Amino acid sequence: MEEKRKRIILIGRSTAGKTTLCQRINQEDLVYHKTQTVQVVNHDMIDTPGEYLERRSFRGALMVTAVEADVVVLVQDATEGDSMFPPAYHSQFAKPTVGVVTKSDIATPEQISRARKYLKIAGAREIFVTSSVTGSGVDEFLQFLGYR
Ligand SMILES: Nc1nc2c(ncn2[C@@H]2O[C@H](COP(=O)(O)OP(=O)(O)OP(=O)(O)O)[C@@H](O)[C@H]2O)c(=O)[nH]1
Ligand SMILES: [Mg+2]
Repeated sequence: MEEKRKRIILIGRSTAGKTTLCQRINQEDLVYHKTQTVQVVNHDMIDTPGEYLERRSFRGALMVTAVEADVVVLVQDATEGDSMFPPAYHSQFAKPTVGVVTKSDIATPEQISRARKYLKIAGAREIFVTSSVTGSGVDEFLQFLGYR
């Protein structure tokens, strides 16, 4: 029996790389466009605007939107010096929560381990280190989700 593809919601600050990761997963050209509203991509990926995390008043909307997902994916840019995710952020969702570190192609090993640490503190139970530019780490993530 084929395993069901998990429906994911991508959460992370603006420019974290959520939309680019969706494009990579769908083998599309990587084209930058700012996400303005919640977008359902290919039926099973919910791409959110960074503002939903950044602005306190939008966080409720994020919780409601996450109800539609099987897995919460916290997206952390390795090159960012800090994180928007509060400690134990996963507890807001009552869903399996994993982390994706993005932009590993332009990050130092120290930046990558710092990003992993942020995601771990936020409650990610598994962490995938990826680059949407090179594709590094993306297959492992897709296997975990049952997409491959
Ligand atoms: N080098 C590199 N750049 C990346 C990678 N992923 C994303 N980017 C770049 O980061 C910028 C922002 O990426 P987006 O995917 O649009 O970010 P987002 O999280 O969707 O941002 P919002 O829609 O504003 O919430 C773009 O210029 C991307 O090309 C990556 O893996 N490596
Ligand atoms: Mg986007």
